[in-house]
Amino acid sequence: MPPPVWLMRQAGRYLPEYREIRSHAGTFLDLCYAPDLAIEATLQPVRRFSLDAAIVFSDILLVPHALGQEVSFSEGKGPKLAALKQSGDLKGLVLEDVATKLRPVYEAIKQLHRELAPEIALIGFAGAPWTLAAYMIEGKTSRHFSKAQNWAKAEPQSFSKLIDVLVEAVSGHLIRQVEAGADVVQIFDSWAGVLSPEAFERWVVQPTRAIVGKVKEAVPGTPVIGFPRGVDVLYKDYAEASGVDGVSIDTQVSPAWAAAELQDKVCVQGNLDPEALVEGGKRMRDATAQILEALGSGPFVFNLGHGVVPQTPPEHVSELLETIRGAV
Ligand code: 1CP
Repeated sequence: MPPPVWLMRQAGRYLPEYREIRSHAGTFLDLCYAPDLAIEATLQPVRRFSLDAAIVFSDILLVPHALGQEVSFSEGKGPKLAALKQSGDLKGLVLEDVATKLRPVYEAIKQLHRELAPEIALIGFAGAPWTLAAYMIEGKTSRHFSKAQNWAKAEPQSFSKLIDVLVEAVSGHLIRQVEAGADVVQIFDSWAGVLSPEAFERWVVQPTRAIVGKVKEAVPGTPVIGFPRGVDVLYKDYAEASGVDGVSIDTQVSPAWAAAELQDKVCVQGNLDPEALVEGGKRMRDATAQILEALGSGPFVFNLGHGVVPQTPPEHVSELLETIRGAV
């Protein structure tokens, strides 16, 4: 049996039909908050390719936005936030508003749950507290997120308060997505890899464990996938200690290592290089075969090691699916 397959960022700019709705939607946030458009963006890749899962079209930065932080997305430059500069700024974050502000996401999920064929899994998601805190303090993307790292080091007590607020906001958001009809949730910790092992344990593993506990208490049996991108051998600690059921591995993890060290603890998801999908052909087929060879006999979901990039030719996604399903 071929493994189930979906792709991180399977919706988005590489699809002409996405660029079409994006051009009429107003801002990127307008698109995320309009259930009809978010539903359409979610379904576009599922209609075009025979994927095994749909991931609701949204963004991790909706949670900081719903907490009351100013967030905007500018063309080509990525996100911009009104950066938190000192502990006093945390007072501006209002947990009580999050559920109401994010209602359009739950509305989209409810309708997607009704519309999707039952064999297609519907995935909800959120950013992990560390990655959200990193954007909230830095105010934009960054290589090392040093402002956030420095805050965590210099003032662990106030940083911990921010993480606690985010644990509450993120677990509530995930629980409401499952209640609305999501079958699985994924927690994106895209910047986990910049932290030291000690900081990783405190700001990634512990908060994730708290979130997983809350989700499973509220909706028992919900599968949770974690993606602590870039953490190398610490993936093993994460698989052992965070409580997640599945771990998404990035392109730097060798599939053979993941099979030996992770697959007896969790379902592994990954990890084709998005650049191999851009190139297609032999490079893509060989890399896919290698991943299937190493991971295909254990609990496994085929995915990329990071999101689909805008330069990806859509035909290569079809070719990838044929390769995966023809190989087994
Ligand atoms: O211009 C556009 O149309 C906006 C581009 C875009 C898209 C398509 C952004 C801005 N977000 C999204 C959608 C999105 N973001 C999804 C949709 C569902 C799908 O996968 O199809 C998901 C799951 C995300 C998650 C997300 N947003 C992450 C985690 C995954 C990752 O890429 O590491 C992160 C870090 C973000 C922040 C963000 N939002 C958008 C951009 C360009 C970024 C990254 C900024 C950076 O480089 O730091």
